Amino acid sequence: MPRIDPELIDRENDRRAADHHRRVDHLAATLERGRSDPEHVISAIAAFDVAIPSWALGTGGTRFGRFPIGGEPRTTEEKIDDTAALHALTAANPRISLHVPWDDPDDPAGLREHAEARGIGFDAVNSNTFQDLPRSTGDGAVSYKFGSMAHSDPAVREVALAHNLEVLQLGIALGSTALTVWLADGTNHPGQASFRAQFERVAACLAELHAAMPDDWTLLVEHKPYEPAFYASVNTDWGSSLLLAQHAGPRARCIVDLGHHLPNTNIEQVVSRLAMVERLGGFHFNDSKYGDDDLTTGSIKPFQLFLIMMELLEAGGGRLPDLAYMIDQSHNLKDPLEDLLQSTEALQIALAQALVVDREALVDAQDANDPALAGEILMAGYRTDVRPLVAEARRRHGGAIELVATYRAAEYRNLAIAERGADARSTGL
Ligand code: PSV
Ligand code: MN
Repeated sequence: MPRIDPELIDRENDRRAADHHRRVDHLAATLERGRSDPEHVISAIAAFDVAIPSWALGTGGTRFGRFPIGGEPRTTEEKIDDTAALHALTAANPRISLHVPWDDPDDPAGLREHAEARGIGFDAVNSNTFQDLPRSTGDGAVSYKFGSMAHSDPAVREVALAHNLEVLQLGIALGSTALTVWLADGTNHPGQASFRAQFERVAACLAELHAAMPDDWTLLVEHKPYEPAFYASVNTDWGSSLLLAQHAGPRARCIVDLGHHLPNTNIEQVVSRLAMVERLGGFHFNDSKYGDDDLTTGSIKPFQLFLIMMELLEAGGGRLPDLAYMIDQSHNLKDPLEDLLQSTEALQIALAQALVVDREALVDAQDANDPALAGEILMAGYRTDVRPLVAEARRRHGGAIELVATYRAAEYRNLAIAERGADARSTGL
């Protein structure tokens, strides 16, 4: 099994130690002068973690092509091994999120043992009623071409619900506590179906699912404006998602996938609203230029990511609320593991930038209706190069000061290719 040797991380860290500590000391002294506590930032970064989606460990593609990189995880066990490699480097990826039936373990107890032996747990489990796969369609008894939970035929809705209940049972066996439902349901053509009838069918189905969940479980509903439904998606925006969650029951919450908003949507304001009514469930982090591009988190709109962290800290009274934080990306060009390392670090950086904002001074400036001063205070946080503190938080927990360089030094991809083959393919879209 390819793995990242902790001794290699130590050796790589030692090579960088002198320079790293000089940078940490300089930043710490600067922050203290500005009344921020560097130790508080380090411990808050160390406490943050983000789950890895099992479907993003292999190369992604578009409908125009896919260019596999070699050594991709062939099984869910190998996806767990890759997650353990990421976690060894970042000290921030201790959980994997499975997508069923792309992940379809015969032996959940054995899979759980495999994960536990590598220090990995299970995040939200995801159902799939957007493809006609044998396992989720009752062995081909139904088709989701015209919808799943929104379908006009009750027999299709029943099979879709049964699939979700099966995913729930798998999640229970694995020790997960959340089920994420993203539906492709909608229409491509005006007049194709009734908005209202489709919505009411989905709402009824989600309420049944909610009723079947154990008390400590959360139902996460994920909206998306378009694709594959190009005229109207049933769960199209955060308002629809909130209505569905409210209808489903008290333990239903909304997932905010950063790529699932129409251009220029003020996502940080959406986050604030959902948190205010206690229906913010978590995130699928990624970044985008045009649509649901699934690019590296923080690579296109890092300021937006920082502003989202600001809202989360406000919602949590200075701390990050306990939500389902996950990455959801597609890696067409980069080594998927390198992309996930960069994404995890981008989240750590955005959080640290938000943590160094002088919140009290910001609130005073807001109350005094002084937007110029508020801007100075906000940008002072955003423009702080917090990377030394982020690296220090990782180093103190056994992680790497430099993520991608250490990953490359470990030759992980070559080890994976040697063991799994140059043509090993992962499951997913
Ligand atoms: C849909 O685009 C989505 O964001 C949902 O989270 C899916 O489950 C995931 O991507 C996987 O394709
Ligand atoms: Mn998503």
